[in-house]
Amino acid sequence: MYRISKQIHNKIIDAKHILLIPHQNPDGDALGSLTAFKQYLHKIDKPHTAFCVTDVPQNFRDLHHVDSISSDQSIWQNPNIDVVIVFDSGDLHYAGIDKYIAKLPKQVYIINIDHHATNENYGHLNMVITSSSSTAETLYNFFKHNDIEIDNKMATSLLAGLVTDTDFYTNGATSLSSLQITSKLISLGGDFALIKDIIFKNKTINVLKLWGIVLSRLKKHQEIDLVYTYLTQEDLDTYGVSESISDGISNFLNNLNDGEVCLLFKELPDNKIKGSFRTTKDNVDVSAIAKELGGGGHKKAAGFTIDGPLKEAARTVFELIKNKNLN
Ligand SMILES: [Mn+2]
Repeated sequence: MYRISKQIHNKIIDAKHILLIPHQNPDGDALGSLTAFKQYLHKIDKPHTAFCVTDVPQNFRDLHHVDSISSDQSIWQNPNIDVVIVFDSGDLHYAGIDKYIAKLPKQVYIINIDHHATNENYGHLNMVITSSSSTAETLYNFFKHNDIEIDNKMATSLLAGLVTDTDFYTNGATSLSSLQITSKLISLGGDFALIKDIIFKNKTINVLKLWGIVLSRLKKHQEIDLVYTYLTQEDLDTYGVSESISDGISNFLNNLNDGEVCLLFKELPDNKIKGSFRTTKDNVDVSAIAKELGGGGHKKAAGFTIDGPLKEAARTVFELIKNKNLN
């Protein structure tokens, strides 16, 4: 990783204008990594902008630099853009920028910083460290390798990534290094209390009511030992909450001591169905199933998007698992 860190650093020093990209519907790791990097570019006076194809979840607005992430497509018309850095995204489609890249009049240099095992290494430089708990952990090591000082803002941002992807140090991504880096970041001035408020203490009454509805629908598919539930667009409308709350529900399902795998189906506005797998079982690799369904992720947390309606999608997934076995 040391060599690739140096190569990326050289490229950044030479760049004219850098465009920073989180994956669509960004989580704390994508946003934390991007904003830590943005703070670094800001300090070295490197021209840059940040673009997200979807809106950024409201609760992250308190994290510095999040407000400057634009979803204005005209950003791509800046002729100075010569380097694009993508954070926490296994492929360009998931990042939501494949079409933009294809349409550019000249080629740009793509840097891919990630930790997903299913990453397609789509960049000219790929810093994909699958043993990292988070993209933020990968980035922490990048800063170290290049003797870049991590200030308190960068530390706070990186904490957002570690906290999100370890689900507050409770899931399988929690490791010696993730805990050591967390303690370093706090000693560098990282604001752990702020991150806790942004990521954990952010639920409204309506969000919890919706959780209640989704949890009350839990069912177990005995034959494949899978626990599942679903969330519809109508649910979101009824309670007036955004679809980003489903991440919290998926992670909460990890507390379940029943079944090999849990799966949350979520209806998307375009009649597609998004599925999110979670497992805590050592012998189960949900990223392999997600990959077969055209998605990706990690061994213990992965997702996919397929055609609806819900019943049809569920049947497709259950059949696939039946024929494949989970482990
Ligand atoms: Mn991540």
